[in-house]
Formats: sequence, structure tokens, C-alpha cells
Amino acid sequence: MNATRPPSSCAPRLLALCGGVGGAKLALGLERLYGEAVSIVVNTGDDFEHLGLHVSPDIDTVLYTLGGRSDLERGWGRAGETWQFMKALHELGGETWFQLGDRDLAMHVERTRQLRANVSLTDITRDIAEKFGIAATILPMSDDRVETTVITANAAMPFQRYFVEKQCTPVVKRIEFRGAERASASDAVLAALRNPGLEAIIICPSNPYLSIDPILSIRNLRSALKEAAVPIVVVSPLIGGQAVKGPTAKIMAELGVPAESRALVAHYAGLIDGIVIDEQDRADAAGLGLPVCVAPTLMRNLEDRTRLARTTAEFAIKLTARASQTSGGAS
Ligand code: FO1
Repeated sequence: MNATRPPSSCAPRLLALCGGVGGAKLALGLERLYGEAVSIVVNTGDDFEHLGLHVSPDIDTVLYTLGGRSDLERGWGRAGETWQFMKALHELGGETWFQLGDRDLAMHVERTRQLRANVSLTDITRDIAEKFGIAATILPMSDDRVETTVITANAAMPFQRYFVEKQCTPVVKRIEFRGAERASASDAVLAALRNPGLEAIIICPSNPYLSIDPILSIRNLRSALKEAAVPIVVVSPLIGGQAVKGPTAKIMAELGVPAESRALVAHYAGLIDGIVIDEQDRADAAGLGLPVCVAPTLMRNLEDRTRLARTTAEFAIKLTARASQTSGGAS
């Protein structure tokens, strides 16, 4: 029960695009502030089959984080985790490079069972979010498989092999989203984007190349974002040219892109109406050529998460006012 949460009637209806750990932090802030008025579209390009189980890391990071069950230290997986399954698997010579905690394992076993019974990932996720007492709507980007594949100098590998098994060391040549050309945004995602009450869309501070691009690679999702005709604001995952967590800056360097706000604006050109950057990058603001909100973007605790969520939401909605004024003709 969150007494502080305003009734959804006055909360702005928002939709967020979210990937891994960084994105989930802002998603938590949005959910704490605006509750059921928030829809979170989550990347599933990281999903993979492992040990005969379907694993959806970004969905689980959002479910555990908003459900108050995540391990805040690690950023992924569950709090209070034990590792008996991993120990027993190791004794059997099984693959243990991808750590599955005993409680986390239940999620993968139950999700896999339901997927095999032809329950959609969208319905499975909705059911778990409800069981976790999460007010926001958590939506996998698609019920079709899109597989983020990292192409390096001499190999093509599924995302988790690059990110976890290889610890992001291989040099990235390019990133492919296999299946994206055939994939469709889920009906639930399209309905959320077409909700007449939608006031703004927020791209969370996730890795643009690994966590947001898979979502944007789905053609009818990208077009629905534009057709929503509400401002789209990105929160930069960079602070002072560095990623807060993960390989964003390293990948940008390997792709020949400077790890700067300008490169981020260029990456999302034609899609975003504004950007939120950290105070450390205040000097960038003047040259970005679109509305900029300068605010502390490092999220160390729940208060940081809710403050950045409020700042970002209010910045985005104000842009709506500007857009509707201009579209309002002579006024
Ligand atoms: N990340 C790691 O660095 N090592 C792991 O062993 C690991 C296991 C894991 C299990 C379940 C899960 O939901 C996430 C897990 N992650 C692990 C994180 C995961 O690779 C990343 O959070 C995302 O895929 C990237 O955003």
C-alpha cells in the first residue's frame, strides 16, 4: 500500500521505454509517483533460451525492481537469493556462467511452462506484475522473438553471451535485432501508445544500442511512437562521457560514436522532442538544438529515482503544452 501515491485520476498518463538496470531505476520512480497511470514497455531482445528455460532478464529486472524484490546491490535478480541450484548444477558439469538464483529459477520455470502452454509473454508478465502488487502496466515490447545479436570481429553471439559470459570484452562491430523485421508490437503496447489520455513518452536511461534500439527496431512500434503525437523525452544514460553502469560508453567508442549528449540526440534524431542531461554536462545544453532539462541524473536511492522521474515527467509534459500551443494556430 503506498499512501503517498496520488489517485490515477490526477496523475499524468505516461509511457516509458525501458531496458536493463538503469532503465528500471527510473521506471521505479515513475511507478512510485504515478502508479497505474504509467505503462512501461520493456526490451525483450536480451531474452534467450538457457538450460531449456526461457529467460527474460529485462522484464525480470523491472518486475523485481518495481515489485520490491530486487537485489539492490547487484541490480538484477532477487534479494535474499540462495544459490543451491547453481552449486548442484556445477557438480553435474552444467553451464553456470549465467547465475540463476534459487528464487529466480522459479520465475524461469513458471514462465517457460506458461509459454509452452501458449500463454503470451504479455499475459504472463501482466499476471506476475499483479501478483507482485505493481500498479504500473509492464508490457513486453512484443510477443514475437527479437534477438539482440552482437557482431564482433570474428563472431556473432546472443546478447547474454556477450554481456555476461564475455563480460562485454569483445569489440562490437555492429548489433543486429534478429527477427525484428517480422516482429510486431503487442496489441497491448499499441493500445497504450494510442491511449487518447497519453501525455508524454519517456526513454529511460538504458543503453541506447543494446536496450532501446531493439524496441525501436520493431517497425509498427516505432511508427506508433510518432503517431502518438505526444512529446518524447530521453534521459541520458551518460554522465560526463561515462555510462553510469554497463558498456554504453565502450560500445559507443567501438561504434565510432563520441560518448556525448550530442551523439545521443543524433542517435534518436527524428524521434525525440527533448533530453534530460546531468548537471556535469550542463555545458552541452546550448549546442543540442532541442529543449534540454539539466538535472541530477545519478540515481543512488529511491528519493533520487522519484525526483528524476518527477523532473523528467514535468519537463516532458511542459513540452506538450508548447507543442499544443504551436499547433493551436494563432495563439
Ligand atoms: N548479469 C551478470 O552480469 N551475470 C549474471 O550471471 C546474470 C544472471 C542473470 C540472471 C537473470 C537475470 O534476469 C539477469 C541476469 N543478469 C546477469 C543481468 C542481465 O544479463 C542484464 O541485466 C540484462 O540482460 C542487461 O540489461
